[in-house]
Amino acid sequence: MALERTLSIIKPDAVAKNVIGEIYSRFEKAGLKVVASKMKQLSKQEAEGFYAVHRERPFFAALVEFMISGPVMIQALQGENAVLKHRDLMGATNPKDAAPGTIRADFADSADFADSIDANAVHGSDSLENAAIEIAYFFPATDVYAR
Ligand code: RTP
Ligand code: MG
Repeated sequence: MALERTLSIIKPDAVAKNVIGEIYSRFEKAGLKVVASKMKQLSKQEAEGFYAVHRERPFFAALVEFMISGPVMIQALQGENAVLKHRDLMGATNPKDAAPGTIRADFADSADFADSIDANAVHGSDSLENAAIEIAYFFPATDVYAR
């Protein structure tokens, strides 16, 4: 077991649904601690930079538009095997494929947003390496708290 940190984003659809607290509760019940947190309206540049790895993908423009459609809630989570644990809590990328009881199955709005799977409630880093990059993208080291 390894103590890890991962980056989580509650996307505009879930923020609009007023389920920030319910999602935080799932993190806490799973043993993940919030060690940094902020609400933010991303600029187009910030969203494009964050998703730069997807720049050539057909869904990139729609994803960026969705991510700037309202404020997001951004947090760093810390815990044992945080990267994988958080991905398990999130469920599959397409909410239609997400297992019952996962955040995406329970809170995603995807079907309502331009027929895409962009509005899938949450983002989570997919590796420890990307987690470090993504946390640093949004939080200076002094804003992340060892708890
Ligand atoms: P995320 O990065 O948001 O945690 O999601 P993920 O790893 O499960 O999915 P990823 O492949 O990294 O894709 C990033 C986000 O782009 C949107 N997407 N749309 N229309 C499509 O085929 C498609 N594929 C991905 C989703 O919002 C996904 O979360
Ligand atoms: Mg991803």
